[in-house]
Amino acid sequence: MDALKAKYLDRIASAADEAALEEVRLAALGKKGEISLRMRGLGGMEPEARAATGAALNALRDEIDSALRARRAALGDAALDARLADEWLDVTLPARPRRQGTIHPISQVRDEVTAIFADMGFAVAEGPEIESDWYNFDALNIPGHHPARAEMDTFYMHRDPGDPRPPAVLRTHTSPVQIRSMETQGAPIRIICPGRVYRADYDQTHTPNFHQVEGLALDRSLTMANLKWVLEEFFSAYFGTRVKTRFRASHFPFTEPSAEVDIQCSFEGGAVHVGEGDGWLEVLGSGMVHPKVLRAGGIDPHEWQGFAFGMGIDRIAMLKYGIPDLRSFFDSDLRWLRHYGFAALDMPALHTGVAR
Ligand code: 2NM
Repeated sequence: MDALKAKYLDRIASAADEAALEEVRLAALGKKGEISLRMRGLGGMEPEARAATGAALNALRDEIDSALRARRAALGDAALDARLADEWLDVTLPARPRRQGTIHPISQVRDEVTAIFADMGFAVAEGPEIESDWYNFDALNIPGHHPARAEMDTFYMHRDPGDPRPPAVLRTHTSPVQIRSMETQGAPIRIICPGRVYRADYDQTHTPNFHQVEGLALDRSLTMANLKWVLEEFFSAYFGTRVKTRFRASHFPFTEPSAEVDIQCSFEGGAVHVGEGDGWLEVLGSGMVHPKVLRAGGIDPHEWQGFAFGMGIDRIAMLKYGIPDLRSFFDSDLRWLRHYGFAALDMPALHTGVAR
């Protein structure tokens, strides 16, 4: 018994891991283990010897069992200590850098323009990008035969063969939003309509999708003088410097009279500087809203009159931020976006168009 005890306690003490310990347990206490076999041998013994040997074997079995448990617990503790020493994590390390996205210059400029006009009492109006030909053309005094329809390079939506309705269009300007606003709000009204517009045209200076802001102000006695003040005020705030404007007589179907508007600039060393020099740059179309257009919007032209204007957001973004290529706006090139994009908190301010 003593030799058996010494042998197994020794093997338990030197078992290096749980698997070795399990081997020792099987060798001693398993079904075919040495202690188990001896216990089975008790049956053939004399009653007295059986009682003494049985008790001794039971005691030995219990002792080996508790030695196994103690060793198993010690091995578990040691394994945990080893993992704790090995697998550590410094939670005070700074986080891995994650690049933030940027605000696209078109979004930034749209927000700058909105802030400036909001300060002059203009609300933002929005409308659908897929329009009926009524809102996009007829209501704006551009009838079916009018050359402006052909000139607009319109994208037409599909109609099933035999469907008599004229096809819907991708809006070629945001003016239909202004017709819709006249219908729902009536006069007086002061709104700007920023948004995407579509024309089937693609070259150095044209993309099939671009962005416009149009403005509309109607009241009882508004004139071209109010238009000129609003626009000079706008350009001066937007470019952060006093900007002169030049009105040139022009023609649009939806305004009468109509004017194209240039802003003062210099062209020096290939760079355009707005608000200085004696050069002029065309940036905007405008005029007094045509009586027919007012009527199409459900407004009585004998009671109300006012001005409207339209300009390209992409165009004035290029001018202010020195972006040379219009098409780059639509490339989604990450390097370009990181270079020309704005931080999310670079909020437009009124005096310079952008906070510094
Ligand atoms: C321009 C030029 C001139 C314009 C007219 C209207 C409406 F719907 F009120 F009649 N909205 N925008 C307009 C006038 C747009 O863009 C070059």
